Amino acid sequence: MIRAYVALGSNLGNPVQTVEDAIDAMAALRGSLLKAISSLYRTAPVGLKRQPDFINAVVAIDTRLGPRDLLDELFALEARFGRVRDPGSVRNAPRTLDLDLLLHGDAVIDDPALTLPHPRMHERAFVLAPLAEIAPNVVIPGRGPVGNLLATCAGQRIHVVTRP
Ligand code: PH2
Ligand code: MG
Ligand code: MG
Repeated sequence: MIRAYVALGSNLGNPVQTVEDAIDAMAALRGSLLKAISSLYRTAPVGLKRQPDFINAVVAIDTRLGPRDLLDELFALEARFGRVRDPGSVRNAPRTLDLDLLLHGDAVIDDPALTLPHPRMHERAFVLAPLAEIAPNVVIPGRGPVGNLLATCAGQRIHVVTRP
């Protein structure tokens, strides 16, 4: 089994309910065991600013799936939660559910379909804070320890809304 981390985000509909339901669904992911769940955080939108706050969280899973198979499962879950991937849609637009594969063991992949570690995770408090909560010693390949990276994200507005 390989330890992987997945970020969850939602800012449409009822985001707290969506993220909680998505975490339940992650517990049923094939070939995988859910090992840890962060608090839920309310976070200011990064990128496109004029959109609702997000609810974000991170989960740890142990999985027998390779990175691409796991990514396919995450896309299928997003679709089940009503996300439509429109090729013409704005990047960073509001979404019912976004599941991002952050880390898959110590895999480093630079491929048009999948980049690991997630290419922007090291500069986003909404990813690093929940990740540090469940994996305080994790080191992001090529970037460094999660705690050091989080310290560089001061000023990004996030706060805990629900503890696991
Ligand atoms: N996701 C994005 C872009 N901006 N901002 C916050 N706060 N949370 C997100 O999950 C998020 C974002 C692209 O996926
Ligand atoms: Mg994302
Ligand atoms: Mg995504």
